[in-house]
Amino acid sequence: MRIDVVTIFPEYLGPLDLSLIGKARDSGLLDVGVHDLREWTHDVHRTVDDTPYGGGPGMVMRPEPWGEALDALAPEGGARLVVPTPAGQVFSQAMAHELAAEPRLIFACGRYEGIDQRVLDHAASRMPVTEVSLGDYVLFGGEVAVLVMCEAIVRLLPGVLGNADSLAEESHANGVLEAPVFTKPPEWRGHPVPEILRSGDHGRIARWRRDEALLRTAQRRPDLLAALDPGILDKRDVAL
Ligand code: 6GU
Repeated sequence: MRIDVVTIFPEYLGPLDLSLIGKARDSGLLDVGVHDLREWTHDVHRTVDDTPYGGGPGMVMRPEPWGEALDALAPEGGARLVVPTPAGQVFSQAMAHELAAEPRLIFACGRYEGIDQRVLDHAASRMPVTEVSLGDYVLFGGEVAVLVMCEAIVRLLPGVLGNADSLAEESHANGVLEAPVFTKPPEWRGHPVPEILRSGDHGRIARWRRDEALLRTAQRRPDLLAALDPGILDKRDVAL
């Protein structure tokens, strides 16, 4: 997969060099380019913003540098443009899977009050455009949202995670939260590990984990439980 990020703060994307994303890049599973939007300005002040038409607070990103950036990065389309914005569709594990299936992603990081709408409208004539929000709160700009989305996407790329089982079992993969986890020592500060996990009875352990997962989901995220396909539940499930 190839990911390009356009931003006025390229240093913000530094963490893409680190850890498992950095390793995916080193092993050739992922190719990343981070670009300074100001490379596509032509005035001495390298201006990227201006006052909003119609008035109002703040500044809006001018379309010209964005248009040139997208022309340079995707001259014939061939990529999906992802625009982080609190006005977008809410990001989810399902969306991470969809985006992980794309050969090329371009992230356009807006700052200030956002990017002139015509940039997105024009880009949409050449490539799919998806506006994505992380949730119901407001960040300064899209950069941190891109880090979040890249981490969710890259770990789904085949070969990035050592153990494919960990993908299938984790929170949100199957619509429920994961059961709590424990490691050694067997007792710590007066808190024992649940006895069943040390029993060696793999059938009972699987049953316990499923019950804990459903109970947790019922307590913490009743919205997820309500959205579950009842077909995946069985008679022995505790939660319902
Ligand atoms: Cl994706 N961008 C910005 N600027 N703010 C946000 C967001 C994204 N998601 C939630 N708040």
